[in-house]
Amino acid sequence: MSQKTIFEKILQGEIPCKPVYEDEYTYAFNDINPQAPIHVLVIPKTKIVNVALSNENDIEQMGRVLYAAKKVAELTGIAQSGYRLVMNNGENGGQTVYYMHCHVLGGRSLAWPPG
Ligand code: IU
Repeated sequence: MSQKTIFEKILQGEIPCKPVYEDEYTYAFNDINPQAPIHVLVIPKTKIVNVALSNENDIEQMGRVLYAAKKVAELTGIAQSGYRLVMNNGENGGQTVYYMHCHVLGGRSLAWPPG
């Protein structure tokens, strides 16, 4: 079995973490190294490595992650001003933790394109 990622340890309570939002399918928490005034990660409670490695069984979970991101934006007060959702995939995408997560970034104007 492959090693647990840090996000699985968070989900399983091995690493203390205060959720920003949680429901039956998803868990959201502040990024340890925030890149914007609001920077929250939303993860599915059932493991998916990334979009590239997802399959049809993951469709509902992935939709739940996006909907939770919307909830996070509302709860953190950035829904009106706008925000960015990011999912890094694989090496060139800059993915460092191989457990699917959606970055919710906001609270300032964000540049485009990303570096
Ligand atoms: P990435 O898309 O895989 O690069 O994002 C991983 C994120 O997980 C990154 O923004 C880290 O700051 C964040 N993170 C965290 O919040 N807590 C941790 O213990 C670790 C990484 I390791």
